[in-house]
Amino acid sequence: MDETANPIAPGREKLVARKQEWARDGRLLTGRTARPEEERLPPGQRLVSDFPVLDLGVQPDVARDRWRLRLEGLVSNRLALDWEAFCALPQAEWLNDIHCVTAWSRYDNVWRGVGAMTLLEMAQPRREATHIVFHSYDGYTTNVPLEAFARPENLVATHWNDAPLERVHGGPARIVIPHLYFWKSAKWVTRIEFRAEDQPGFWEVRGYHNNADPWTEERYG
Ligand SMILES: Nc1nc2c(c(=O)[nH]1)N[C@H]1C(S)=C(S)[C@@H](COP(=O)(O)O)O[C@H]1N2
Ligand SMILES: [Mo]
Repeated sequence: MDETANPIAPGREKLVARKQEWARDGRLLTGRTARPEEERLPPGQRLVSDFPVLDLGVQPDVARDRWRLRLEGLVSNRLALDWEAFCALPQAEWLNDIHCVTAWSRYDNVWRGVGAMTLLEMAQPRREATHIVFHSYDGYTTNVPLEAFARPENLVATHWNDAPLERVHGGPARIVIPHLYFWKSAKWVTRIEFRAEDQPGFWEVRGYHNNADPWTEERYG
């Protein structure tokens, strides 16, 4: 399994097509906005207590000794961290809520891993770097502006609720960007690419919003 793989498992094309239809039809939109200081649940979301698994049916099994995290592109120091080097970095832990564009939200997730700011300090993005694309072992991609990643609560997470992150949720390691819809939080991440222009990812080219702010319901673009 590598990042050039097709992330859509055989038989899942229909599911992808249905989500694209939802995007075209503007399904789930309430037209309401809310403020995180005033409400805990963003507009149109419902609270769940389980932890749904969402992906395109390809769940790569990445052995720790083969795993790498690369930070590449417009950075002064390219990084290619193996598991040992990654785990030796300062650890961060954050508690937050997650919001999926398919309308479920889950409160109080404890994430542990390496903070985005730690990785950015090591890689030193160049001045021209304005955007990031995350590349995953299943072939999935998603994009954010650099400033959306450069926030203290963002992580490359290896643990969820005090246990190693399960493979179905993106283990060995996934991105966590809690202030955006969860499709921006790439599971099985292997490469963080720094760019001078934006480049829409898997769902962004299929009708999802480029920004993904749950509080203003940026579900579809
Ligand atoms: N590599 C990869 N990351 C991914 C996805 C995917 O298909 N592949 N799906 C995204 C979507 S749409 C959501 S809602 C969350 C789901 O994460 P979970 O399965 O841990 O709930 O992962 C996101 N990250
Ligand atoms: Mo999602």
